[in-house]
Amino acid sequence: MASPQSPSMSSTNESTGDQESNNRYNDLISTLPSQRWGPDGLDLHQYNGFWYPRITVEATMAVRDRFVARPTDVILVTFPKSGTTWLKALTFATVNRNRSLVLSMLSKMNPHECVPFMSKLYLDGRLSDNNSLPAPRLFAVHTPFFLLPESVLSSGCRIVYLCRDPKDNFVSLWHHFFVCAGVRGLAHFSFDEVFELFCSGVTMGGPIWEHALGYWRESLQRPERVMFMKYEEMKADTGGSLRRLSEFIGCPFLEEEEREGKVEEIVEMCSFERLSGLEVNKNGSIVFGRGEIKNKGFFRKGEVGDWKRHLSLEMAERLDRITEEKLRGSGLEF
Ligand code: PAP
Repeated sequence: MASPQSPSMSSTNESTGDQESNNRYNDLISTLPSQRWGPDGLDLHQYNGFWYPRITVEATMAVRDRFVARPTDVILVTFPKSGTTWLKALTFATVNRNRSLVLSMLSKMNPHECVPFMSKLYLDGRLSDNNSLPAPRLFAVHTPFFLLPESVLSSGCRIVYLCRDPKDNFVSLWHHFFVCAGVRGLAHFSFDEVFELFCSGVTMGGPIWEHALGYWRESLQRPERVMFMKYEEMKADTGGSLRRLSEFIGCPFLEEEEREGKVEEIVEMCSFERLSGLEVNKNGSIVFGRGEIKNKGFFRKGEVGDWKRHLSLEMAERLDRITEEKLRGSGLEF
């Protein structure tokens, strides 16, 4: 794609609330196609081919303008509801496995509080605070590859991408944004309507196929920079996936750690069963965007193939057909 739609990037101001920038972002957003989608306040806007709520478009532009990556940074990228929470927990535990105090955060905080979204740092006005964090700094985004901040692309930092079978991804999205009352109240859309929109690419962060393909192609061209993972493979062999992840981000498990069972320990620490049973994830909540989300909304079933309980055979076949057409020739399959 040609250079992304963006207001001119003259600003290097690192704090939020820069009125001039905000005006530029708002001017640009007001020109974008939009679509009524989720609960109130979650209308989507098509920014460079991808659909996001206003707040995410704004944050994406601001992060592109202001974020300065370091070569040692690790950026976790996911399509929404493809396993972000799990990937954050596993990476955070791996990087901090020898710092017991830091590691204990995973028992008291939701993984989203341990590894921040870049957009949240921007909205909190904390983008520049992170200069003091020890390497490797961990950040997360849902941003498509070509919209990552320029310094992420040029710094040589590592990018871990996780995706999921679109059928399960859709079911998870449906529950999170349209069923789970913890998001922002119920939306007035039927399951069939949301499915139709998903198939046409209109969903939080969609279209899912183009999102995955951007990182897939980059992982083939620059495997030392971009690691491509699938939720299904992580479920089938979490230990093996964790070993590959740890090597890729430059924190491989030593022989001694292997003998001590460190890998299995982290797998267990980050398992769905353990995380979803923690008090903070049963009853806590976090601030996301300009609202609050109940942590339990990030832990529903954590299964592969739950789509079978929600999609009709016709729906599943249709989604599979679209996936096959979109990914044909790329080598990527679900
Ligand atoms: P996000 O993009 O809003 O952060 P994300 O974490 O990607 O959400 O997706 C949540 C999904 O991951 C849920 O899937 P489900 O709806 O099909 O159940 C959630 O259950 C699952 N999940 C969360 N934590 C884990 C985990 N530790 N292991 C496996 N799956 C998990």
